[in-house]
Amino acid sequence: MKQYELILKNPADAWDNRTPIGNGALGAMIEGGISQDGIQLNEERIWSGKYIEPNSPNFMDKINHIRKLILDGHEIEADRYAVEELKDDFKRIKSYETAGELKLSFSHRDNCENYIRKIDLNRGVATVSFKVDGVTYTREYFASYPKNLIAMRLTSDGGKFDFDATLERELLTVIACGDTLCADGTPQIDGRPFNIRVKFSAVDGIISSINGKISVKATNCCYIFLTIKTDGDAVLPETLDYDALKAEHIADFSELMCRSDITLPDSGVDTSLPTNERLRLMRENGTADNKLVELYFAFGKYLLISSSRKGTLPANLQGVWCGEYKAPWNSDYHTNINLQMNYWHAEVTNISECAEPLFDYINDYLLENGKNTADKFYNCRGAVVHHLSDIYGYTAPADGVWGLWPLGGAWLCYHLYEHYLYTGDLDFLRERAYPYIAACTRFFLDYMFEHDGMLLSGPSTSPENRYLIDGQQGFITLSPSMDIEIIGGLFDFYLEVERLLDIDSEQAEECKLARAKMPQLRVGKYGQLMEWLHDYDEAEPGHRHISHLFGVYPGASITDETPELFKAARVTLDRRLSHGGGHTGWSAAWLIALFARLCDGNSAYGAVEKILTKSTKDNLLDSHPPFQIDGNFGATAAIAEMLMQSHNGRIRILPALPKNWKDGCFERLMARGGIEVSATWTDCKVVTLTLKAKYDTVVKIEYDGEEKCVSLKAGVLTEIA
Ligand code: FUC
Repeated sequence: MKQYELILKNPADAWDNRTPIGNGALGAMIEGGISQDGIQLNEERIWSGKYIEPNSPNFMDKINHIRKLILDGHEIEADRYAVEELKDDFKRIKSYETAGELKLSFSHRDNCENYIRKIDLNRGVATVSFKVDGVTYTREYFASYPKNLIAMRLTSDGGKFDFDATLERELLTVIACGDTLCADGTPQIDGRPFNIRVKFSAVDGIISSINGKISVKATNCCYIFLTIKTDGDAVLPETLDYDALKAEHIADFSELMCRSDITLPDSGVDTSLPTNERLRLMRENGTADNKLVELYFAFGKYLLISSSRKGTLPANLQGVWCGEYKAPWNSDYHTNINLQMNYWHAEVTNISECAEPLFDYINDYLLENGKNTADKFYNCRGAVVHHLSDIYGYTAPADGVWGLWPLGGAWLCYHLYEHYLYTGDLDFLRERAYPYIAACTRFFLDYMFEHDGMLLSGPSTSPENRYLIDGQQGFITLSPSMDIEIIGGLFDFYLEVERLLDIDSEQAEECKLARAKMPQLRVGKYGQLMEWLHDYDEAEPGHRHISHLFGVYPGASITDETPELFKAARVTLDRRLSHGGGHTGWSAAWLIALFARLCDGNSAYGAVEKILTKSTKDNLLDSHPPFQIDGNFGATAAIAEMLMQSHNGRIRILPALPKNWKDGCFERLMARGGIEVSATWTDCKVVTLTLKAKYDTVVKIEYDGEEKCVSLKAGVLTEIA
């Protein structure tokens, strides 16, 4: 197994510089302190809040009024009206919260030598080790998905040590009994009560409990096992054999981690240097470090495997990690790019099952609630989601006018359809994708309205930019380009899904007619792709969202087969950048993917450097700022996109290779069509290329400027070059 080590030479100086471990449902952020260690804990369902019933009786009247104002040429007035008249319709959701902190206080001194804090990414094991007074202390931590627990081993290679352990949090009652800490807590407002159980087991030494605290004396090897449960008692397995748990965990974790890999040319930077030192060299000296890009790619997979596993909730804005009671943006599910970006790499890096939580969440929470909102807010059939959601499945407009954006659900449909494209799983398509895709399509068929022979959507926005009219700014508009791209694409694949499944020919017929009446994308006065239906200037020309480039990536409606739009997309991207775009982590990640789709490897690489030098913390977590995980996930997908693309029925090898990635290889990246693709290249030319399909298929493949059509037999490794 290849070794990817994230190495730091100091304890974390801030929460978001700690070491993250997780099993999808449980998370921990390890401080790695010397005489005091803090292990901040999370359980994915510890949220304040509750389900908010959608209820807004006159909403559609107000929507119709806004539509009329806009059609009569009073866009700014419509925006003002929306701000004033809809303010009570925009609710606010509550936050995801910390489960508290396990604090360990050791008897040894705080001054140490040889400090090292590491994550072995492919095995999913974190360690902290250091030497005090000639004794080496080592702590090892992992989060087991098979057993739903977090395990730690504290050892010394010499003398015995003592430590005390406590659990700390607001609204938490802790009891220490025998060798166990047991705590009951509640979120700040509403939400689910939860229970934490932490068990200590020392190979030698004495464990005692007093005043809500566990004391371990004279040990040189102690194990800690913990788990957390909402709505019930947290239960640890009867038998807790650390080595067996660790072996089981490594087998589970590394199987996913090793599904895919990339190898880039060595830039000569010493890979044993601390990761933050390598980042510093890149930031301050402009030192290229391709092995750091490999590590970062592996870390993207590590984070998804640690925060999104079958049976858990999807990864939120901070994955599963949150150190606060009121997190930035509530650490919620933002659906105007962030939740989707969290899953951009799941299919292509060959860990498709890590996206299962997203599909469950859509079906279990967003489908029925979204139908309710569509009905209560818009008098429409079908399902809708606006710009954010929470674990209670919020689907109505939230926060303010920028939240009047009913496209979140339609965008999520792409993930359902793409899962089918990547797996060929028709049962999935029928049972878990179709109901939501059909419901979102239904919503737009009812919701869109005809004007001058065109079918328009809105009031909506181009997330989250404002346009300018006579020096005045507004969000609200009709059929911004992103609406056209998302709805148009949804209609296209909905029709394809109906062709495959033949479930509702009437709705399919209606959709076909509607599709033909949708507005076209247009090129504006700067040669750019217009962001809105009219060629308005942007209030923020360098805005972090580049919503109208949805069709370039993650969509694929703007390609070299639509040359005029493709060229305009490039102008748009350059324009955004020349005004300072890409300044948040996720925005920089998106830039990489967009340049990759525009087949500009050097600019894509520039954006890789940008995210690493400007939006990445010492521990490689993405920084919006503050920490937001989407940039890690988006960049991982985008790096894969530089090496292999598979949209619109064609696999392209090395479509956006930068000049400093002349030689290298990628292994088992997954292409649409259910095809594992591996390639090596030298001097930018493909040397070996193998494909392995999940089912018998014929595929078009393009490399070194040539296109071939290849037949593949299910499960058979086929050498193309
Ligand atoms: C979107 C972005 C912000 C932030 C938030 C969580 O609204 O515009 O930059 O990432 O989501």
